[in-house]
Amino acid sequence: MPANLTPEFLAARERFNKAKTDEERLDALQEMLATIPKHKGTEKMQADIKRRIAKLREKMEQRRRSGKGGGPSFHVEREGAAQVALVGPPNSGKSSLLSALTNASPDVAPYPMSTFRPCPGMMEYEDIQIQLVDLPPITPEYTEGWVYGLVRSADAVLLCLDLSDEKCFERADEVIELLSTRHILLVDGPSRQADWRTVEKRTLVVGLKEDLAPERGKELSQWAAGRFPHATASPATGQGLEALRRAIFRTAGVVRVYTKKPGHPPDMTQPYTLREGATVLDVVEHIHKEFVDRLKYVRLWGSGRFAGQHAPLDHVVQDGDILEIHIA
Ligand SMILES: Nc1nc2c(ncn2[C@@H]2O[C@H](COP(=O)(O)OP(=O)(O)OP(=O)(O)O)[C@@H](O)[C@H]2O)c(=O)[nH]1
Ligand SMILES: [Mg+2]
Repeated sequence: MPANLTPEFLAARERFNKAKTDEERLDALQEMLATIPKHKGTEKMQADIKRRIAKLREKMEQRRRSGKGGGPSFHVEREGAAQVALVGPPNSGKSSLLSALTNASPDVAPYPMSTFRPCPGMMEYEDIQIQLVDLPPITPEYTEGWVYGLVRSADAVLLCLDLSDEKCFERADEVIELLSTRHILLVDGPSRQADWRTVEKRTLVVGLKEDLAPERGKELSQWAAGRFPHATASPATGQGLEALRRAIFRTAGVVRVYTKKPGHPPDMTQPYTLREGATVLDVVEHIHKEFVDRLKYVRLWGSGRFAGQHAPLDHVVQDGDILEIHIA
């Protein structure tokens, strides 16, 4: 067994071993695949995890088709730089927001519980795309387990509130509480596996339908102060949507890095996208695994202080950094 398995991977494997349902098993396997160190020594394990995921998905799909046990279960393939889950009480405007920010056309209805399956859409932000996933509401009455499964595997969360509902903050607290009983904690910090069963998800609170209750924006600031970053918007009027795109990008925890060839200007057309906290070495590995063994040095422009100097391999890259990779 390779010696360099990370604590995150070990926690996910522990979760897999203790899982009682296929949904939990699938969730843990996906986390294992996401956190396993990617190098030659783990290739067999990676293949094994992928095989198990495929088998499990097939089994779950068959069960769904045959209508037996557990009800429907859904999985949304991750696309783009990050996957962000739209979470909130019924009728808060989640589907309207997806429709306003992406090319998707989910069902929007003037009554609660109109969404009953996930709907992904791609949101453009400058030179990248972020996947938003609209979900059924989270309510104390009933929310199917797979909804929590999707929130758990997303990179970040948008907690959507209806500002025209005077009880919107109570309802938001209820959603936060329901998620926490499922060991999903909404936080103002990087998304991470906190222990073997608890995940923390970076969260942006979005006050929607601002056009109906512009005065409630202040209450939102007070309610969210010290807990979450927040924004307001109206999918119906388009108000606030551009600022919201930027806020969603920040919440998604993505950094873009660009590369240049020695003696050439940087290629600013196609960034590589990595998770926040990624190091220079992670970028090199992301671009080409083989480069790691052949790496001589990396010159960096950006990070607030580099202008082409050699960068330490453990230097954490920032959004917009430019790397010139020198290999043997
Ligand atoms: N005035 C106004 N109405 C809005 C806005 N956004 C959504 N609505 C209305 O609010 C109602 C609910 O919107 P949805 O987008 O279906 O809400 P949802 O959160 O997806 O609802 P569920 O899927 O049932 O949880 C619809 O009648 C929308 O037209 C907005 O910005 N302003
Ligand atoms: Mg909806």
